[in-house]
Amino acid sequence: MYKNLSASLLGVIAASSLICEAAVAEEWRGWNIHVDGYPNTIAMDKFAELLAEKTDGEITLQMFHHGTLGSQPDAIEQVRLGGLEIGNFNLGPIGPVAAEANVVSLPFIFKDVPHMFRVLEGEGGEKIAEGMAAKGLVPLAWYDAGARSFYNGTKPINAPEDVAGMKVRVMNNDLYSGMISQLGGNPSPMAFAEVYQSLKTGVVDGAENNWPSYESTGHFEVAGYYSLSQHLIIPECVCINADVYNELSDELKEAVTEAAKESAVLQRQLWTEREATSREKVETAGVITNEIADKSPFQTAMTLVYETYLSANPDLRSLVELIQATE
Ligand code: GTR
Repeated sequence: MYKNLSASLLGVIAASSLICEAAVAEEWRGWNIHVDGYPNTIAMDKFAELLAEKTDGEITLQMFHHGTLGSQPDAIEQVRLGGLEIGNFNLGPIGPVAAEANVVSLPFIFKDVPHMFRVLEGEGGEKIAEGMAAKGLVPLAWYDAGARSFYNGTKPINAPEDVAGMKVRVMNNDLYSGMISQLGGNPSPMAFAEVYQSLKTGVVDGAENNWPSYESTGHFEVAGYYSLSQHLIIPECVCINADVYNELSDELKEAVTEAAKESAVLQRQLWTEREATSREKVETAGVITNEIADKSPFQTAMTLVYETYLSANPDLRSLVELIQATE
């Protein structure tokens, strides 16, 4: 009798703990590389807030900013494998993992930022998203990261010859190493967090990034020539681990996606403002900016970069052509 009672008690306890488990909120962890006040940091915090609101607290997200959970390539692996649920990633370091996503890292593929968003919102964006999802990363929304230009500590860059012989930091992606080599420079793939010190101590001569990152990292203090090559326009994503996403109910999927998309509206607006204030700040601090009157020699120099990508991914030629044909 005693034995029976304890068995049924155990049953009750087991059942109630199951009920508790189902009702317990999911707590997610999110990665972001940027500092406080950066558009992406503010937008990811907004995403966390909207997520809790729209899921009635069923899902909460704790954001870890400033790359405290590791470098971007490591964090991408973490989200793919499920060690982290969420990341705000640049598609540059995702390229080596998902060939479809690497298309955005072909230099000069986009005419400008609006062109990039038109592509992402159409068939091109679907193809890129499918390629990423197949590798464990589902993009929920796209963020703006403007255009990347070269900077260094010695001279304005006006032509590929000016890059020749320079050691230039790039993100981890063979396309970027190829790009620098084709301009005659020496590529140096390196984590974002190491760039300031490397510029300062002369480990590298230059790097490339958008206005807000050039400013927020302090790179402008140690590399005072910013040349508007605008050779890369790379989008960013709010990405989620594919298993975590796929296991959500349809209702929760919708709530999570809506929260990410709403955060993207905010991010894009803050981005536009920050591009202007960052430029103003660095120019006031003495940075010498130059427009590049003729970018065609840079574009022509990229032929081999395109050919290498296409010969490794012949099936993605139609995606490249689709982007080029998008108005
Ligand atoms: C920034 C981007 C970061 C990171 C960084 C870099 O513009 O937002 O995610 O990719 O560039 O150069 O490593």
